[in-house]
Amino acid sequence: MTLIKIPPSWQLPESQVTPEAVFLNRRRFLQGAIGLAATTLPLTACSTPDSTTNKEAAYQNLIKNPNFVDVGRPVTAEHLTSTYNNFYEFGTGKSVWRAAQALPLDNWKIEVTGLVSNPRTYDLDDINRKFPIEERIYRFRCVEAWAMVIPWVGFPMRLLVQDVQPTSAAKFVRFTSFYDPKITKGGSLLGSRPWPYTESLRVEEMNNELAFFATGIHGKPLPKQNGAPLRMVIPWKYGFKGAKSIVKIEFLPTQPATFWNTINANEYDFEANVNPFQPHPRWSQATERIVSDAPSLLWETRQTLPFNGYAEYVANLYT
Ligand SMILES: Nc1nc2c(c(=O)[nH]1)N[C@H]1C(S)=C(S)[C@@H](COP(=O)(O)O)O[C@H]1N2
Ligand SMILES: [Mo]
Repeated sequence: MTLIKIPPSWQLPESQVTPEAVFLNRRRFLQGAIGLAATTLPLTACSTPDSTTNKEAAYQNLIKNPNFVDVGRPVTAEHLTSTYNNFYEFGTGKSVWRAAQALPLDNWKIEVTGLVSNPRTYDLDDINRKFPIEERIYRFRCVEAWAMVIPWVGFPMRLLVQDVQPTSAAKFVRFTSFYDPKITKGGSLLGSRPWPYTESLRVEEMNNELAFFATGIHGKPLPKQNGAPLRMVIPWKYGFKGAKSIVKIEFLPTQPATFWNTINANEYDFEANVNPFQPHPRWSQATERIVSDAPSLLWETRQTLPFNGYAEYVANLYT
């Protein structure tokens, strides 16, 4: 039994010096003490740590992927990422976070089907056990021209692709969000829409290094309004391509219909790569506004970058 050294807060990188970090370090110390006591128990009393413990340990020793620690802009504050959202199942405004608390996470299942050798239905324990989590700081760009910088926690999509083994006939993947009109009551506010929310990628896009499933944000599990328990993060595409609260993933031979593309293909093209030179029919995409505490009219304006700054990773997918 080795005692875990608890670094004093002045040794932590600045980004970790938060009230939560203080809380987590105290917990780590307590668990160390409990671990010590457990060594005095007979061996039969020891069980393998359950996945909840695994998950807590993973967050306490969160691996920060060194390739994605700096995007040349400050990380957006947690009180902004958690209160300025799009989640139309729960309402049309940006303040849907309160209504989104109705999302039921208990007994969540993610069904992976279609053209795969190894179809699977994962529960959250399976996800936590199978896919080691890491932190990646990505730029985030909504088609509405607002932008953030978000410290996601999760795992690369290609790990799941490897687990289910698509057949050579699989060309597209459809992702479906949770929908139950008794719960996702905001859905009907938009009038008749092609619910549930779906999005799609080509299999090669899903296998790109950047394509990510987020299960956390700001060093903690995802809040419901950000798409708990698992959402897509495709940083080189507009935000609407990142479906939240995924319940189903299907590997398909042809391009499926998707939510926004069905509503208006002219405004929401299937590919939806961030592109400063391709204006939205109703506004320019040449610049973007950085979400901040200031009134939105005063938000800082920056140039939009092709592929949202990720051309070196993804441009080869579109030649
Ligand atoms: N299921 C679902 N997923 C969704 C949406 C939605 O309304 N429903 N909105 C999309 C849009 S337009 C954006 S910009 C992002 C917003 O993610 P955030 O609220 O975590 O910033 O989620 C995307 N995923
Ligand atoms: Mo968006």
